[in-house]
Amino acid sequence: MRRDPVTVTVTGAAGQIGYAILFRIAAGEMLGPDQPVRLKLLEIPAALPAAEGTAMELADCAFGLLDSVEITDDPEVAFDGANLALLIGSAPRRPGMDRGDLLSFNAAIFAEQGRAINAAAAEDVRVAVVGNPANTNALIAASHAPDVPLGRFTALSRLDHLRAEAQLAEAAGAPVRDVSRVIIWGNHSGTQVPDLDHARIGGRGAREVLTERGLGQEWITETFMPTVAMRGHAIIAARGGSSVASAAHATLRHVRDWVHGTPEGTWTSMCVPSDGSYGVEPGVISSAPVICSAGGWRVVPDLEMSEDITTRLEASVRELRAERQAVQDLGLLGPRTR
Ligand code: NAX
Repeated sequence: MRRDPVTVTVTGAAGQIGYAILFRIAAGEMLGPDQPVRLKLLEIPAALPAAEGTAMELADCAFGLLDSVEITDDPEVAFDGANLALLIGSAPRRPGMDRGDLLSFNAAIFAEQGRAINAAAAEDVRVAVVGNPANTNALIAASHAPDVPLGRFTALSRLDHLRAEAQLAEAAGAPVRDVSRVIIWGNHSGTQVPDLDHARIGGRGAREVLTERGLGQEWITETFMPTVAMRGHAIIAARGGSSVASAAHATLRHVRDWVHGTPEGTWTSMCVPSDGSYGVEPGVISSAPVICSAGGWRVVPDLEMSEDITTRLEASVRELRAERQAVQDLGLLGPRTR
C-alpha cells in the first residue's frame, strides 16, 4: 500500500544548497525509496522565478515519489502542514553590513519562520537549520515556537562530522566506512571542537591506529582539529564558493538519521538544545554526540572528556552564549520560557 506523503518545507529553495538538495529529496534519498513527498519551497519574492525554474526541472525528472511542489514567499503558507522543515535560506553579508547588522537581519528571518512553524506546521514537525549562524538561528526559531517541543529544533553539524570522518580515515589509511564515533562539540563555527578520543577505526581505537602510523597528540591538535574546523574556508579558497553539494548531502544524512535512527553501535553529531550535560548550559543549541531512534534523539551520556576538549568546548559555548546575548539585546528572542 502506498504511504501517505510527508510534507517537506525547504527555505532558500532557489539558492545553491536548495538546488543541490531538492532533487535528492524527490529521489527518495532522505526519507527512503517508499516514502512519497510533498515539497513546499519558501523564497524571497525576488527569487520566486528561479524557484519556479527549479520546480520545472523537478517536474521534468518525473519522480515517482514527488506528489507536489508548491512555491511561496509566505512563511505561513510554506510551513502549513510541514512534517520536516529545512531552514537553509539566510541573508548573506552585504557591503557595509557589520556583524550586528547581519545577526539582526537573520534573526528577524528566523523569528518570523519560528512563528510560522508554531502556527502552521504539523504536530510532529522536525526542524533542521542550515543557514548560518545555524545554532543561534535554530535557537531564535525555537524561541518563537513555544508550542513545538524544544527538541524538535536542531542545527547542522553533520558536515563537520563527515569532514572529521574523512580526515581521520585518510590519516589512518583506512576506508571511511570503517570510521565511527567521531564527535563535533559546540558551535558550527571556527570554535567547534572535533574530537576523536572515542573514535573507532575498523573495531580499534582511533588513537591506537594513529600511533602505529606515527601520529600523536600533535597531529590531532595541529592538523586534524584545524583542518576540520577550517574546511569551509579551504573549500571557498579552492572553489571560489562555499560548500554546496557536501552541505546538501550532510543535511540529507542529518534528517535521515533523525527520522530512521542512527546505525546500531554508533552515533552522529547534531546541534541540539543542551540538556545540561558536559558542562553545556541549557538554553544554547550546541553540537554533541547523539543517538537517534524512534524519531527522537538523545545525547550520548557519560563520555570521558580530556582537559583539552573540555577547555575548547567551554570557549565554543562562550561564543554561543555571546550570540544568544546579542540576539536578546536586540529584543529578537521569542516567548518560549522552557
Ligand atoms: P545561497 O545564497 O545560494 O542561497 C540562499 C537562498 O536563501 C537564496 O536563494 C535567498 O533568496 C534565500 N533567502 C534569503 N532570505 C530568505 C528568507 N527570508 N526566506 C526564504 N529564503 C530566503 O546560499 P547557500 O549556498 O545555499 O547557503 C545557504 C546557507 O547555508 C548560508 O547561510 C550558508 O552560510 C549556510 N551553510 C551552512 C553550512 C552548515 O554546515 N551549517 C555549510 C554550508 C553553508 O555554508
